[in-house]
Parts: sequence; structure tokens; C-alpha cells
Amino acid sequence: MENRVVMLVDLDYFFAQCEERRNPSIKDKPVVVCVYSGRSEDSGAVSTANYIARKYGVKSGISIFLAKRKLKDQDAIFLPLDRDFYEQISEEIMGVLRSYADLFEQVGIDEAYLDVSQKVKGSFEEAEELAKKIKGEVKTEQKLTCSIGVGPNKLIAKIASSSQKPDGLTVVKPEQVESFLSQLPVNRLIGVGRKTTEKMHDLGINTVGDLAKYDVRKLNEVFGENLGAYFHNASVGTDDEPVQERGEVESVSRIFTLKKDTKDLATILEKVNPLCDDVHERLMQRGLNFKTVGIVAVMTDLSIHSRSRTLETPTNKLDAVKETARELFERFLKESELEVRRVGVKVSNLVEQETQRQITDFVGTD
Ligand code: DCP
Ligand code: CA
Ligand code: CA
Repeated sequence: MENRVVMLVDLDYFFAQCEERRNPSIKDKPVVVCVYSGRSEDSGAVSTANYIARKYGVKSGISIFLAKRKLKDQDAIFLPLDRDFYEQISEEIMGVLRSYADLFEQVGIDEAYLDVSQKVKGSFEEAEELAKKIKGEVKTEQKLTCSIGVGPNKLIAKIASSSQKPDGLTVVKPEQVESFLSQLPVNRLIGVGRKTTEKMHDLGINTVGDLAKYDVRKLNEVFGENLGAYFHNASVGTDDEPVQERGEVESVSRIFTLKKDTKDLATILEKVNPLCDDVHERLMQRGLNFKTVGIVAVMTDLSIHSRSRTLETPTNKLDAVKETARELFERFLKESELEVRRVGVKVSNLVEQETQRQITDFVGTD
């Protein structure tokens, strides 16, 4: 087998960056996204903050009260969490990322692993070009920056992605793994928290390089065999966890940027119909019927609007997607004043097509 090439794409200061995108005038100020508990005016915790606020020591998890104190002399912006808005943006970006991957695994709202081994034919040079292209597309289409790590496996990709932030790109080729890892502090490895770090320090292990050189049998004695083996493998950069799709498919969607912003239904449908074909084909490949058809419109001001309709019974008919999408757009365009920049189709409420499934289940494919 040729080289495995894995990417981890992580969006920078995600919730706060979404807020900056919605309102660019706050971009040069500290921005803090808060989860208000509602008990008293300022009780609650910081969800995340932009990098300007981080310079003053504001970060995820600290109290809003403390954040306000740290920023008391600044013209800082405190905003409540708007999860629906972030999820909408996340979903769009994940759709783009997925289209670049041979295998795709979303982990959390703002990051995903992409196995691109075949796409780049095992070449890290090509992977670097692909990563630049992805960063460019996320930037121009979504107005957001992300950081990407590229490596021979998930472990290295993940550490690489966080080694230059924000807006970073770090490529670690197989022959660079050892030197890349060896100088890092041990707590950069996943699973090495504060207590483990202390224990390792007691053993004289400070860097990942120290850990790699440490006798595996002694590690097993201290941490138990499973963990000991994991720490050793991690320290030398060995990881063969596959990149794999997680969980059930909840919806299938596609979104497209129009050549020119418009309010014209016919022009919009010209683009929407092929999206319907595409979404429908993906559902049929997975053997799924659907009950809900939705549309998404991103306007010239980048505001996002969605509409949907749930049918009486689940169906697999392409016409049901196209007609419902047309009706939803027609009605939406009458109500809206701005022109449309991006259009999307999303089908959800999915159920398996029972009868057809058995055939492929029992007939071998090879
Ligand atoms: N989040 C949260 N509470 C936490 C950690 C994260 O609510 N304790 C939310 C807000 C973040 C989002 O999850 O925007 C993604 O988390 P990340 O850890 O990726 O952090 P950010 O994207 O905010 O920052 P970075 O630029 O370091 O990736
Ligand atoms: Ca992030
Ligand atoms: Ca993340």
C-alpha cells in the first residue's frame, strides 16, 4: 500500500469567528462568546473567544465574570451563544470538506479528519497543495479561516493542526515524524492530561522524545498495559486508527454558489435542479427514503435562511425533491428583499428502504 495521507481540518476560534463573520465591525476587538446560565446577569462560562481576547487570558471554560475582569479596560464584545447559526455554517463547511476526502470523519462541530491518500496518490506535496486549496475555498466561500495538519495518520494530523494557529498549515511527512514529535512536551499527546503529565515528570519524562526512549515495560508497570502501550506508540507516532464516517446519516445536502447574485426564480432553479439530482442520487446509493425536503439560501449579506416541508409519507421520488424545492424557493423569494448568493438543498427525516436492502446485504460485492 502507498503512503497513508490524513488531514485534520479545525476551524479557528469557531463560534467567535462565526460572530465576526455575521458582524465584521467587531473583528478588531476582543470577542467573547458566552453561555449565560441565567442565574444572574453575568453568571455563566466562556464558550470561546477570538485571538485578541485570548491575549488578555480569556479562554474557553473560564467564568464570564473573570473574562469581564480581564477585559475591563478594553472595548470588548460579549455575545450569547447562537448554536443554530454555528451549526448551519458547520454543516456547509463539512459538506465542502467531505467533497475533498476519500474517507471523512467529522469530530465535533468544527473539525474533521480527511483521508486523502488516494486523492493525492500518497504524495505529501500534493496533499499540501490540496490543503491550500481547501483553506482558500473555506476562506472565499465561507469567509472563515481554519488550521490544517497533514500527516501519515490521525495522531500526527491532529497534533500538526494545532501546532500553528490560527490560519495555519503544517505538513509532517513520514520521515519528519520523529523530529516533529520528539521536542514536543508530553501533554501535547491526546490522553496525556494534567495528572499523567505530573506522573511522567516524576519519571523524568518531559518531552515526547523522552517518552519514546523510556522502557516500555516500565511504562506498563506505571500506567497499566493498555495505556502504557498506547503512550509508547503515540510517542513514536504510530497510529493506525482508520478515518471513518460516524453515526447514522441524518440528512443529505448540497450547496452551490451562484455565478451572480440574483432574485430570479428561473436562474435559481437552473442551479437547484442539479443539486436535487445529486442529493437524490446519494440517497438512492445509501438506500434511503426521505420525508423532509429543505432549502437553504445564503444572501448577499451572508445571512442564512432555511425553509423546509415535511411530506405525508416517506418517498424516494426525485420529483418530490424538485417540486418541493421549487415551491419553497418561490415562496421564499417573494418574502425576501436581498439577492441570493448561494443556494442549497437538504433532505432529512431519512428511513431505510427495507425491501431493497436485503439484496445487497446478502449478495457479496467481490
Ligand atoms: N467550545 C465550548 N466550550 C469549550 C470548548 C469549546 O463551547 N470548553 C466550543 C466553542 C468553540 C468550539 O467549541 O468555538 C470549537 O472548539 P475548539 O476547541 O476547536 O476551539 P476554538 O475553535 O474556539 O479555538 P481554536 O482556534 O483554538 O480551535
Ligand atoms: Ca477550532
Ligand atoms: Ca475543534
